[in-house]
Amino acid sequence: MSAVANPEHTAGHDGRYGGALRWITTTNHKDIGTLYLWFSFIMFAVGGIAALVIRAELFSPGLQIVAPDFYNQLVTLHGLIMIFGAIMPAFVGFANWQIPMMIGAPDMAFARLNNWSFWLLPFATSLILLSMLTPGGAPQTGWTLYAPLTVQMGIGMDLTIFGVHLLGLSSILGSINIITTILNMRAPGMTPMRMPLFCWTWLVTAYMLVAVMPVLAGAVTMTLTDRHFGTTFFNAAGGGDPVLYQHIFWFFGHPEVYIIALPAFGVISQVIPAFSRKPIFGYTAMVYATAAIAIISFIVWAHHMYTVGMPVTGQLFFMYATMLVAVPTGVKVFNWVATMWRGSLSFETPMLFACGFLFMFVLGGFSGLVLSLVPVDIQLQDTYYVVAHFHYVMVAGALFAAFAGIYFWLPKWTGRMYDEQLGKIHFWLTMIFFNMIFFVQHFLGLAGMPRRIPDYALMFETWNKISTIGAFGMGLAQVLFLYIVLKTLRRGEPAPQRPWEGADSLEWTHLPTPVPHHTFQTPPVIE
Ligand code: HEM
Ligand SMILES: [Cu+2]
Repeated sequence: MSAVANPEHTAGHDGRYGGALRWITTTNHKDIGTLYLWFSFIMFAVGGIAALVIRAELFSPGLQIVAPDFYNQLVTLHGLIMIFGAIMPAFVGFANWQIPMMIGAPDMAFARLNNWSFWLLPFATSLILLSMLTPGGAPQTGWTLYAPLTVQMGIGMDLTIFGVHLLGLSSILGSINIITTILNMRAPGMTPMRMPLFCWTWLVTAYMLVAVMPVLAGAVTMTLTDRHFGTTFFNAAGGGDPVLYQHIFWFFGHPEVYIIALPAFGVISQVIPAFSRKPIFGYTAMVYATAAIAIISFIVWAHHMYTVGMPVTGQLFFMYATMLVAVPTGVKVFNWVATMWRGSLSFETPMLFACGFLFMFVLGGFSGLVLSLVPVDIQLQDTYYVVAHFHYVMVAGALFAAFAGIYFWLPKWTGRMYDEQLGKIHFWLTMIFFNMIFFVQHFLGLAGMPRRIPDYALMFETWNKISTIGAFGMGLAQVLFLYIVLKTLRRGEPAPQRPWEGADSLEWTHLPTPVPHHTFQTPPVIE
């Protein structure tokens, strides 16, 4: 069977199967990237609907749109789905599309494993969502799945545990694939220090995933045996300790934050130079900063646990270690700004999202520094200040970077241009409504409103109303995003090979649009 002989096949897929079977059986990195991205979009919608119900309930005190038990389930599901179903798969989708193109490879190293890594995901998230239908419903524990609450939950907890196992498996297999591809399949001359920064951030991220996903699997497995097999890892009555769970969880959980943030940094490091028409400032420093962030992220986990009663020396260690992360992160922000400095800037949609990222992510970083201070955190822990902080990092950080990357590479991926006018409108709506939702939550937190509650005191009403209206606006803005993508697919102008004149990685300089089926049939030679 010759895929090459038929030009139609080189443009699309290998033509062995059409329709649904193509997507189920595909081993092509571009198809799998597309699957990850659409899956991620669907999960954003699911997690987003959960968020809207939560925000509707919080519109004013005394409302009873959903029962408090169900409210707690929604908070758990929103967190789990957004982290594991939406934002992580989005960046794995980017990795699948971009890494082979950027290093000059024909595909990922383990093509069949790649298919399996993706197809685990729908089963994993289904298990978690189906827990809603069990007696007792989904876990009411929050996404952190803390003991001893987890031991008291119904059978939905077990479905969630198995779902988390599958998610971890998917991440580990995907990471092994990414590491092997980057280490072994670079084109001649593509030395490590010539790789685009996006590949560097994913290489480091993949190592982190291999390191911490088994830790999360261990934590939930211990929960499972505590629930059913008579162990007492987290039960003080049997000599165990619930705080042990928190240590294990956050040993996974904090690096997880950078597992989400580093690929976002990678995307931004491609977009900013392209629209500044200058090479990235301080490439080498960026590589080392990425590695430094990853290493430090393993020694800060107990900043999530200042209030469990740890010794002052412990608090001080984790406080200073946390503040240390700001140094390599500051290096990155400095280099992005220096790249823009005296560049020939233009502000198409990808660049707008990159600039939005830069401003908002720095704000999230600053509120993080505020929270790193032990005495402040003791006041603010479990308040809406924390909710504001991590949404600045996850939404204005990671999600904005994902939007920047989608608009940036959409011409390459689809062979068509998106509607620039509509893209800009999408950016501004998202930016305005995002801040409307989350900026005011800093005030709520400072005034003492606790998180994970379905009702609150009257004094918090005004800011909550504003936040809820913002949430519905943000949701509507994403309907516009869906429209923009569909319009691009159906009616977009044909895209040139290199629509952004400042973009200089291999996918723009060495590959036609649309990209051939086997990306690089013969490896390019990089001088
Ligand atoms: C922009 C739309 C979003 C809105 C309106 C929204 C809203 C909310 C609300 C109301 C909560 C409950 C806070 C609490 O009671 O503690 C929450 C929690 C959370 N959100 Fe979001 N969120 C959004 C997007 C995201 C995204 C994109 C992510 C991750 C990538 C995310 C991750 C989380 C996590 C991890 C929690 C904590 C859940 C828990 O307490 O266990 N959110 N969000
Ligand atoms: Cu942390």
